Amino acid sequence: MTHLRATLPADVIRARFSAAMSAMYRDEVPAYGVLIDLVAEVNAATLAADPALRARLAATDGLERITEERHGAIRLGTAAELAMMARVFAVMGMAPVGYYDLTEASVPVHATAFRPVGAESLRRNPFRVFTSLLRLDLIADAALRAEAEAVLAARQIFTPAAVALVEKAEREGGLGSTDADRFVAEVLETFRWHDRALVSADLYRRLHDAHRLVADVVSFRGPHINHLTPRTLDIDRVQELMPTRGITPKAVVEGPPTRRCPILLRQTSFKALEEPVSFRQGADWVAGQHTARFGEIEQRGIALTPKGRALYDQLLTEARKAVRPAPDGSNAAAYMAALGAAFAAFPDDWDSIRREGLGYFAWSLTEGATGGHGQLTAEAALAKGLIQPDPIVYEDFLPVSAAGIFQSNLGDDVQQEFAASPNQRRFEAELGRKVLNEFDHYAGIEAASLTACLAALV
Ligand code: OOG
Ligand code: NI
Repeated sequence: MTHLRATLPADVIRARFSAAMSAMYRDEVPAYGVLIDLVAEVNAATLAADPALRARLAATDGLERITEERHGAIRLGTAAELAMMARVFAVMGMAPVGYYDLTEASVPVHATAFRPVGAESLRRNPFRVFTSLLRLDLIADAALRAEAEAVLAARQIFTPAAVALVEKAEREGGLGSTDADRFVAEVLETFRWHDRALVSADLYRRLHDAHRLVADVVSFRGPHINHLTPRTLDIDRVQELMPTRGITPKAVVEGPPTRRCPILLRQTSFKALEEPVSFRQGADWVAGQHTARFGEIEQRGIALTPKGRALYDQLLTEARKAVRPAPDGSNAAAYMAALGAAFAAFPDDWDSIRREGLGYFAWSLTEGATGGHGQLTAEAALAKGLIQPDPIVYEDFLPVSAAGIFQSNLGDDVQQEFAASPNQRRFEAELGRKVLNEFDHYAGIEAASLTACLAALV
C-alpha cells in the first residue's frame, strides 16, 4: 500500500495552505502586507526588550513563526457549502469547535471555528478559519429571500478538482505531497476575491439594504477570505502605530484590558476597504463598490472556565454600560479607563485565577519529582512542590463580545437589527456533525494532565 506510506500529515497540508493564503491575501490587499510588516517589527522589538519572554517563546513556539497567521474568516451561503467546507478542512486536520450565534450581535449568521485540536497540531501550525453560515431565514422579505436563494443555488464555490481531491483523501486516508500541493492550489480558488459580482447593481442594493452581510455573501462567486490575523506580542503598540503607516485602526482594542495575566483574546483590526467591483447589466458590467476585506491582529491569554467567562462577560458589560465606545474613537481613552476600572474585579495573578476556578491550567511534574508519595490530592502535591500549573491558552473566539470587529467592518452608520435566535442544533444538522464544546475540551486537557501527574507520583 505505497499510497498510505506516502501520505502527508494533515498538519503539513494546513501549514502549506495557510502560507499560500497569506501570500494571496497580501497580494490582494496591500494594506494587509503593511500590517504584517508592522506586526513583525513590533514583535521583534518586544522580544529584544524582554529576554525572558524571548527564551520562553524560543523553547515553546518557534521564534521564526511568531508573526504567522493564527486565523482567517469566511462567510458561506448554504448548508451544502458548509458541509463540503467541513470535508475540505478535515483534510487539513481542522475540526469544528464551538458554536457562535452572531444574531445576538445583530449579524444574521451563525458560525463555528475549524481548527486543529491537539496541542501538538496547534504547535505545528495553529491556523484556523472562523466560518459563518448566512441565516437567510432572517430576511423578512420573502421575494428577496427567494432571489438570494436562487443565486446561491446556482453557484459552485469549489473547483471540480478540489472536490475530487477531497474524495481521494477520504478514500485513501490522506494525500501525498504532490496531491497536497494541487489540493492547496485548488482550495485557494474558493477563498479568492472576485471583483465581478454575480448580481445586478439593483439586486446588490436590495440585499445590502436587508443587511450588508447578506450582500457580501450572496453577491459573489465565492466566499472570499475577509481577513487574516497574525499574532502580536504587543497589541497596544501595534494599535498605536497603525496610523503612522497609513492604515486606520478601529477605535478600540476589543476584549479584556491590558493585564499582567492575559485572559482570553484581545483583537483589533484596520477598517475594511472600499473596493471597486462590477455588477451585471445584461451582457455588460457597471462599476460599483463593495466593503468587506480587512486585516486584524490578536493576542491570546488563558482559557477561562464557565465561571471565569461569566465574570468576564459581566465586567465587559459593566464597562460598556459606563462608556459605549464611539466608532470614531472620540472617547477611546474614556472607554479604556472604564474597562480597566471594571476589570479590577478580575484577579490578576495566576494563583488566584486558579484557586477561584476562573481559568484552565495544564499540570506537569516539577523537575526531579518522582513516585513514592502514594495517593495525593492536587493541592497536596502542589504544596509539596511536586506539580506545577501552566495556563492553557484560549484557542477559540469571542465574536459576540467582540461584535465591534463585525460592526466596525460593516460600516459605522446604523446598526441593522435582527431578532436573536440560537439554533445550534440546526447548524449542526447543516454541518453534518456536532461541534466540539470548547469548555469540555479545555476541562479535558486539564483533567488528563492532573490525572497523569498524580499517577506518576504514586
Ligand atoms: C468573522 C468575525 C469573527 C473574530 O476574530 O472574532 C472573527 C467575520 O467577520 O466574518 O474572525
Ligand atoms: Ni477575526
